[in-house]
Amino acid sequence: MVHHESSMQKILELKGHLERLWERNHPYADMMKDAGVKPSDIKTPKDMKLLPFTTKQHLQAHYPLGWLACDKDDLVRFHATSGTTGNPTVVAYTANDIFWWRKGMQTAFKRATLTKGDVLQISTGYGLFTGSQGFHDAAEEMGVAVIPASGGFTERQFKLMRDLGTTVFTCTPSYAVKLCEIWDGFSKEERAKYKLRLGIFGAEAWSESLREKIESTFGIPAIDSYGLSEAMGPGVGMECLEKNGIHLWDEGFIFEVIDPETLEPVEPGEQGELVITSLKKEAFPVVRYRTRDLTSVIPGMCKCGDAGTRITRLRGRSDDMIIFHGVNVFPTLIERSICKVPGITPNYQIKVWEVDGFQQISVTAERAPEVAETEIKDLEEKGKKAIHGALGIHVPFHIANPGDLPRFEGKGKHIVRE
Ligand code: DLL
Repeated sequence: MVHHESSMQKILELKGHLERLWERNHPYADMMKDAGVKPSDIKTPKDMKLLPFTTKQHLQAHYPLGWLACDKDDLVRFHATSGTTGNPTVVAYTANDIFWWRKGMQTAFKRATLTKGDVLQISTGYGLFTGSQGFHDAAEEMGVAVIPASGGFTERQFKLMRDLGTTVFTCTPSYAVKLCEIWDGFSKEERAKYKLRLGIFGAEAWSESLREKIESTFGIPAIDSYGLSEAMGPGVGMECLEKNGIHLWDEGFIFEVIDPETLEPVEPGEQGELVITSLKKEAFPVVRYRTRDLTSVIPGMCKCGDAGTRITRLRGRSDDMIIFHGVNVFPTLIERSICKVPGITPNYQIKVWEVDGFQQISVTAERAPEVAETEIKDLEEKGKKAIHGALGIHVPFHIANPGDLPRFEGKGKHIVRE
């Protein structure tokens, strides 16, 4: 994944980190003891395999601050993930953690060509979500002018973009769908008043077809940004303008991709679950954290000249995978196939229910406003065919009327379980 010398240096860094956890009787030190491994056993990258995995359940079991690896007085910030059930996952930062987060995020921004003179509109929700503040701090320090627009108030988003000369905007891909709808209604003269040059989208999985849709609507490149609160927030990875996969922040983490069944590392190019070990974090370190995000390492150097770790765009979380007629179905796969059909919009919903322990699904997507009602049957056939072409299975597919399905300001909820 990374060449040997830098791997060895990272292992030394990790060892120091584990020693600190060991001395503090951190819950992870207990997990190491249970696994019969001590910090001194970790001598080469191969020894990583000895270390137990950390899961979201481990972090939740120590809610709110049992996972802390520093004095509480050294904390300067909290964030949290919403958590659909039970306790949210609280993450905490020391001043050093914030420093390194900014550094990671700035590495990502440089790949994305952000620079002084840019105006960055942050159209994700401010609050406990790591996304907005993470982008904000790093951009501001680089001399980029930040508009902390937050999510929603869509008409105001465009007013700010136009009047303040936004060059780059960031939001979730789901919210970008809504922004596309508004932009579609603008005249040529209106569009000419904007200075947009780049869109950065992340915090959830999105398909290549949606990328094409956003790019063709706004006439700008749309790139993917990856991160998770448990690792720090955004800045874990970012595409460069070659759009050849996500460049990961190697300085801050050790990345592995494992087979989620056997838990063994997979070869570069093979699909598996991304596992992250933090090297810089003081307050909330994670060792071999199982992200549940499915990806693969891309071998070789990117066209941009960067030889660091690069992964394929995430097709989705293993938690969101539906098994239908024996086929693994991810919302992004559905999105990719239906978005390709002219007249079908990226506003879609997947209903999931169970019959005799087997998952069943049906997909509904909105037709574009210009599609006549008489064309609905034909469009349903085309949608079905597109899904069959991509997945090899027949999925019930229905067309909804424009505006019938929910729009999202943050992460989309495309799966509805009945
Ligand atoms: O979503 C951090 C973030 C904010 C990333 C803004 C990028 C931009 P969480 O709310 O903790 O953190 O959610 C993390 O979201 O494990 C993935 O499952 C998913 N995710 C994040 N980025 C992407 C992406 C932020 N680019 C979880 N592609 C992660 C696919 C993503 N999934």
